[in-house]
Amino acid sequence: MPVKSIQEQLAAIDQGRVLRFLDVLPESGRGKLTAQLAGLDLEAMRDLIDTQVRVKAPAALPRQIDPVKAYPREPGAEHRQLYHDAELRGRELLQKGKVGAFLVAGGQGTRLGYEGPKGEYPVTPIRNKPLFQVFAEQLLAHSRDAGRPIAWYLMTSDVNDAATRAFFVKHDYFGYDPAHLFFFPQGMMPAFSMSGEMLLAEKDSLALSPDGHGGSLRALDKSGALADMKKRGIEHLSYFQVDNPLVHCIDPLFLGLHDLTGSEMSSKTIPKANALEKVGNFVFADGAVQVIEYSDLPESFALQTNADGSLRYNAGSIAIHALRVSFIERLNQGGRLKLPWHRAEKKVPYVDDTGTLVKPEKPNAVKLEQFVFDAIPLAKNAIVYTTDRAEEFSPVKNAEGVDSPATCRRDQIRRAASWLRGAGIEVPVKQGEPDAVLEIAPSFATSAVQLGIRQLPEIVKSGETIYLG
Ligand code: UD2
Repeated sequence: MPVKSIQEQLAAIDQGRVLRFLDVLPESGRGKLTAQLAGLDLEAMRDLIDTQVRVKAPAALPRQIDPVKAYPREPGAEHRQLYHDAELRGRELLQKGKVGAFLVAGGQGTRLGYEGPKGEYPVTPIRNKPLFQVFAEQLLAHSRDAGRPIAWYLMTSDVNDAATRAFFVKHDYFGYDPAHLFFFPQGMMPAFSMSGEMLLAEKDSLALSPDGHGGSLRALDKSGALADMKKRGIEHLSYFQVDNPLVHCIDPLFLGLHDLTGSEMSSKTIPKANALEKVGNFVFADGAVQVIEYSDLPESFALQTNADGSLRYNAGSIAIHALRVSFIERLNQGGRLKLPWHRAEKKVPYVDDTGTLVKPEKPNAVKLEQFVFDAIPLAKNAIVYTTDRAEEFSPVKNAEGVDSPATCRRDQIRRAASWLRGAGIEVPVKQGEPDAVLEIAPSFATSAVQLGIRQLPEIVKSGETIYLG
C-alpha cells in the first residue's frame, strides 16, 4: 500500500503520530513500518480504541447464567447407541480424509520463561521429546490407523514463525510429510497507550503482539489454509493448543459426536480442580453455550455449590475443540472476523517523542486479543463433552508449581501407568505414585485400548525405566 494512502487512513482515525519518525527513517525502516500498518484493519481501529482501549469496562456478564449440560465421559443407557455410532463415524471421517489437525502455537510463552517457541520445549519423561514431536508422532499414528495422511495446520506468529519452521526442518519434520503440513502466521495487534495511541517499539516498528488464539480463525482464512482444506475435502478441524502433551490430538469419539449432533463447534471439558482454578468455565448463558474466562467469572458464581456440596459451575475448559470448516468460513464472511476483543493492561516498552526507549515499571499500555472460545455461542448446536483430567490435561504453563514441566512429567507417567494397569500389567507404587519411569510413544499406542492389543512387558519392576516405542 502506498505511504500516502496509509497516511490518509491514519489521519482519519487520529493515529497520524505513529509516522512521526518517518522522515528520518531509511528506506528499509519506512518499508517495515508501512508494511506493519498495512497488515492492520485500520478502518476498524477507531471504534476499537473508543470502545475497548480508552474505556476500562468490566467484562459484560450474560444476564442469565446456568451450568452447561455436557455429554458424560461414559455414556448412560440413553447415550450408548449414540457413542457407539459416534466412534464409528469419527473413524470413517478420518478414513475419508475429512478431518484436519489444527495446532495453535503463536503465543509468547512468557510465563514458562523459555525464549524460543513453546513447542520446542522438551517434555516427555524418558526421551525428552519436545511438544511438537509429541503431536507429530500422535498425528502420524492416527494417519497410520486411518490409512491416509492427516493434514496438519500449524499456526505460528511473527514472534516465532521462523524459529518454528527451522525447528521442524532441523528435525526432518519428525517424520511428517511436509506436503501435509501447513504453517502459517497469525495476525498481530499493536499495543496502545492508555489514551489510545498506537505505541512504537522502535522508530520503525509498532509494539506488536499476537492477536490472541481467536485470531487463528481469521488467519485460517487469510493464509489460504481454508482454501487448502476445501481442496483436500476437509470438513472438520481438531483444534488443540501447544502446551498440553496429554491432549488426544485426534479423538474419533469426540469428532463423531461433533459430526452426528450437527455441532459447528464442540469442546471438551473436565471437572475443575477447585472453584477458582485458572481455566475458562463452560456455562449455558443467554440461550447459548459459552465460556466465561476464570478472571471474568465473579467469585459469587465460582464458589456456588449444589445441594451435595459439588461445584455448581464445574465445567472447566481445556481448550480442545472440533470446528466445522463451513463455520469458520461463515465467521469470516464480509472480511472481518466476528469475535469480541479482550482488553489487558500490560507493561510495554515504547519509544517516546524524543526517540528514547522507555521501559515502564507499571502497566502503561492496553493489549487486545480475541479468544477462540468466543466463537462457541455463534455456533449452531454447540456441544460440550466431558473427559478426564488424568487422561487429557496437564499443560506446561509455569516454570514451577502448578502446570509446570514437573507436574506434566508426573502426569505423563501416571497416565502411562494407568494405561498399563488397564492392560493387566501391575505397576509398583511408592508413596502413592508409580515407582517407575514410564513413557509410551504415540506410535506404540495413542490410547489405553490400543495399548491393550500390543505386546507388553510382563511386569514393571520397582525403579525401572521403561520406554514403549
Ligand atoms: C487458556 C484459556 C483457559 C484454559 C487454558 C487451558 C484463554 C484466554 N484462556 O489459558 O480458559 O482453557 O488455556 O490450558 O485462552 N496462543 C496463540 N496466539 C495467541 C495467544 C495464544 O496461538 O495470540 C496459543 C498459545 O500458543 C497456546 C494457547 O494459545 O497454545 C494458550 O494460550 P495462553 O497461554 O495465553 O492461555 P492460558 O494459559 O492463559
